[in-house]
Amino acid sequence: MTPTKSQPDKNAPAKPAAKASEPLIPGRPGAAPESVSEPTTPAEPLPPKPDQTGPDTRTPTGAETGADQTANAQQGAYLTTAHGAPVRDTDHSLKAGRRGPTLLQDHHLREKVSHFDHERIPERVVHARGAAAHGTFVANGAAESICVAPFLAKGVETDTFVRFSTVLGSRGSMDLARDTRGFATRFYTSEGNFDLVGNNMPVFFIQDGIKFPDIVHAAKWHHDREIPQAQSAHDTFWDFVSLHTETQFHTLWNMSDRGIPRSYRMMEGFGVHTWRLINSEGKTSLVKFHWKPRLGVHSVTWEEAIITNGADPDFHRRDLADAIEAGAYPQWDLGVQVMPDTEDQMFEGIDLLDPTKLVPEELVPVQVIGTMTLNRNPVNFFAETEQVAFNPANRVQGIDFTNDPLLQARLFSYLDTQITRLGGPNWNQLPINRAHAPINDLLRDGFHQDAVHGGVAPFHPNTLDANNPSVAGDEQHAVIDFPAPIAQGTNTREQSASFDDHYSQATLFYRSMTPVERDHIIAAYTFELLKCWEEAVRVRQLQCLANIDAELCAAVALGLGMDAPKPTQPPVEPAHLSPSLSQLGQTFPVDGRQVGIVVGEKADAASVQALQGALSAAGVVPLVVAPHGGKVAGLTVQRTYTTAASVEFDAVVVVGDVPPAPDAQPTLDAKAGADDPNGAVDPRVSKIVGEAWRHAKAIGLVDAKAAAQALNLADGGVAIVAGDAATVANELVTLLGSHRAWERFVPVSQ
Ligand code: HDD
Repeated sequence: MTPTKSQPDKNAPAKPAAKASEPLIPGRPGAAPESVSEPTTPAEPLPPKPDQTGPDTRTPTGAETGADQTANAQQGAYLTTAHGAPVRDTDHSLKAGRRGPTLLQDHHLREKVSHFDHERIPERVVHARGAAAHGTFVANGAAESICVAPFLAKGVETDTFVRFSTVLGSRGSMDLARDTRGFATRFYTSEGNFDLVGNNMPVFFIQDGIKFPDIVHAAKWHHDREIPQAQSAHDTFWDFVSLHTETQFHTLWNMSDRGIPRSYRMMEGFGVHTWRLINSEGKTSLVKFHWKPRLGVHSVTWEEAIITNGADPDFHRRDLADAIEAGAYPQWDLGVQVMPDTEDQMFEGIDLLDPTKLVPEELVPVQVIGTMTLNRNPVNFFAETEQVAFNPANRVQGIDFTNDPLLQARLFSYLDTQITRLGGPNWNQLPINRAHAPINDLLRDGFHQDAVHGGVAPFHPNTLDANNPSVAGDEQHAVIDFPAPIAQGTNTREQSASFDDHYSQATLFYRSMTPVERDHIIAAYTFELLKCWEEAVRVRQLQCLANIDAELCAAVALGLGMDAPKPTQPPVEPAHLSPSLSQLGQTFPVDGRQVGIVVGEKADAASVQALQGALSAAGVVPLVVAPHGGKVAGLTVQRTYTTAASVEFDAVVVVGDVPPAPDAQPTLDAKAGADDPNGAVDPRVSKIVGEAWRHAKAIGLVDAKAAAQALNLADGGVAIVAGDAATVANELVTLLGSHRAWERFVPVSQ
């Protein structure tokens, strides 16, 4: 409890330094102000924590001028004003008498309130909601033959900062919206920042950046009511994508399970565009970047996403931060698909400049060039996660752009948007954006200029400052503008005919899915289109589906109660499927997965402890769920039947009897979830177990015969394991490795 004046904190050390009634300067009597009541008894100020002394990543720029350029946010033990004067009272404004009006001269009041009034900045126009972490990238040297960038040389370690995001929702929206996820990585290389600003899907909606404002206006909320928030299930989105058929492939990714990831830690990342890499001999190759999560690629079910958005809208953000805090550092391998840099920049019929196309991994395998580990949570969300400003134009020696028209527009947009979002042109000086390399630019002045530049000649060339700073060459790792041949022709707003294929890869994707994944896609389209009120929009989108796959179109049409149209162009039968597009069929490490251990009042502590021990040893986080908080049978309770939600667990184990708790106040939801007419199981437990079953999660039963009987689990079934604690823990860990037991259900599509 916080000590108050009436409850002094006896353990608090003596109040330090000057008191209000003491002289300010020894030997000179200070005017004792009218006594004010202290709302709390301040404890002895502690020295600042190491992480309160400001980022240690800032490049000192003021050495020559002697100016102190440190960016420490918190210094000294005492509260001060923004200009450093110690403050005596921050809890009461200065008034003309105890009951009188507040005085305008109370600068501290005005400063405090005024600064607060301006604390918010505009959210990102897209990708407003995100979570981030610091990490390191270690190159394995495999890229040395194709890229001269020093950070890709074997063994070189580079600081990174990654921000994951949803695209459509506002800053306060929920994590489990059906949406594309941003996967933006900054490499603070010793030759400057390289930003790989990608997504968790390898293709994009549109082919030309000039259409970005259109797709975003259509996908975000309706402009009259600003609803719906963070979702694509509405008319304007489907109006746009059904009119612009180039969007159909990305939309299919959104409707697949990739649109609702289990965790940021379990997402792939893609650079989307084709980049040009240049090696030490000046030879070039075209590459696509991939991030492969060591924990595998996993998703939640749609029902789970909906429940999660209510139960824990911060699910992904919490998951990332908790895992890092617990030491379960997520890792990704960075890989490249390498294609020859040919004159037409086509590969096996795929236009490498078209960002709505991928190169199947079966055609060009992904070669791993290094590994990233995220191992540090941000200290301050605003300073780091909110103020980070990525820019695909940030590149280093050996990495160059291609003529992808989407990329070309991005090269303008990211720098431009920060001028509004971060309030001026000097956002590169913010600690999170500052390169970990010496900076000596000729940019000067502007709002929020933080540097005290020396010299008289911020221009080049000059003689007044001995031509400093001088320009760099290859030896100093200067960025290379590769002399790529320029296409002949006239100015035109047309695009290449090879951009006209809008469907073949969508068909490839759908056909490469397993039956259960196809079921999910059908359900997603059906749900979304049922949320469109304009029939013309639904009809047009069904037409697009007919061009992708007849079965998909027919199944969605059935759900909509509409007729399935004939294709306007028959789907192109893929020569080869691409199984790497599917998420299923592999097993992965289980680090940071959560298991709910549901116990009753008379729990067998030994069994629970054995489970906890075995699961923790495997890197899984066990959480005890009990009828009430505090302790049950000597066990510390982490969740109660009321606060636990099935969606936060990857598996659930019931240990012993879980009868209705005497204080149970079943909610309507709990009653609806109950399938136990004899009352052997608390309805809140039956809801948790019932949902786990519906969401294809593993279920364990330890000495839980009555519960198993009551919940219809006694005969076992797919991914239902019964036995002693050791057996159940063992089998659960194996089952968690494959994420879900989709075989529990018979898929509709084949
Ligand atoms: Fe973008 C943010 C990814 C196309 C304009 N974009 C943004 C972020 C990600 C992406 C991950 C969030 C960065 C962060 O966490 O701060 N964007 C992509 C990908 C694209 C793409 C993978 C296509 C391959 N974007 C794209 C186009 C344009 C933009 C074509 C404009 C022509 N994107 C922006 C932006 C944002 C942004 C408006 C908003 C906030 C910001 O930049 O810093 O400039």
